[in-house]
Amino acid sequence: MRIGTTLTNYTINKQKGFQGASGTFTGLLNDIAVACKRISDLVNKGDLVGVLGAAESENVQGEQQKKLDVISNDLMIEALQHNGHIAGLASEEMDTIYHLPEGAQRGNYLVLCDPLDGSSNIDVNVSVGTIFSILKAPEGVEKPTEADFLKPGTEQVAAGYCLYGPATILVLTTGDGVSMFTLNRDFGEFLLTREDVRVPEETAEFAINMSYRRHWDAPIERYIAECLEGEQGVRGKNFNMRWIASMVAEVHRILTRGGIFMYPADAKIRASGKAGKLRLMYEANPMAMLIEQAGGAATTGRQRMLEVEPDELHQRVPVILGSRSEVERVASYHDEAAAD
Ligand code: P6P
Repeated sequence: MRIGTTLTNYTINKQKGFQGASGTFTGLLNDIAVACKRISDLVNKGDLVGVLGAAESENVQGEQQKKLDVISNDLMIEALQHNGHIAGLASEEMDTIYHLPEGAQRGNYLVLCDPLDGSSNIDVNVSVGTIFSILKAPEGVEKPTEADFLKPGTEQVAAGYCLYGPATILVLTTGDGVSMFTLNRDFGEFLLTREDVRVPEETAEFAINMSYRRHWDAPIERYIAECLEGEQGVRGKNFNMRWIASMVAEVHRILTRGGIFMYPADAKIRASGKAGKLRLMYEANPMAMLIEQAGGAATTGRQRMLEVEPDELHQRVPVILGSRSEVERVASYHDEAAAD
């Protein structure tokens, strides 16, 4: 029986289309897949192997780390640092960029990641995921600087996530569409299960944390109020709401059946001196690349996400992404409010 297309065969076949490809990129994706398989195994075992609960530490964001946050970060480092495919690594869980050990072979790529996004869900057995973004490294640099990582999302050569849900699914774009690979645990391979994924242009499903409603800016309040009016209101149709509090799961739902995900800036966030909750470099940008590659849209409300010029590694942004017509509507409400 044919086992189907493995992630490795898929990337080797893709690589044939790239003149002078060295195989480093295929090797890098394999390293990321190994890390994701190891994280998936621990997520699935949970209390059986004592990995749930809080770590004794905080991350650079001042947030309490979960044990699996720290373990997942270590597994990403372990999978990436020895094989000569990257020149450096950045992570939500590390204050500064990670330099490879002295003497380790450097590669052509930089990786930015959120090793375990949504980890507040891990103790209640709700889906979590790993998010990754891949940039080209500057030629011949032993120790890349933070500035080498601070590129707009348009410069990503690839982006993806691995969702640890009922199935473990790795979702990837290398710039010509979105493909999905489901982990076959019988023999530990990610097998191609969907290609040319498209976000439905229209949707009747929104995702936002309603508990922050009293803090919202007018454009967000207007958009959600219209959705809540249902078919009696200006939208002329009823909407459904979802909020999983795990961005990877929300984005996967949107890639699968459409929808709009919003984590906007609001008065409470601004009062804390931040521009948003979610991070640009290793959450918003990789997800924006995936969504755009699948025909959707991603914006801060005022700017195309992938064109935001980064200022610092852990900077935060407002995030509105999903079905193109809905995202464009929300962006137009921001434009109208700015013109008032
Ligand atoms: P809230 C998880 O912590 C995360 O970064 C995203 O995955 C998720 O969409 C969001 O925060 C949930 O935030 O404020 O609803 O807990």
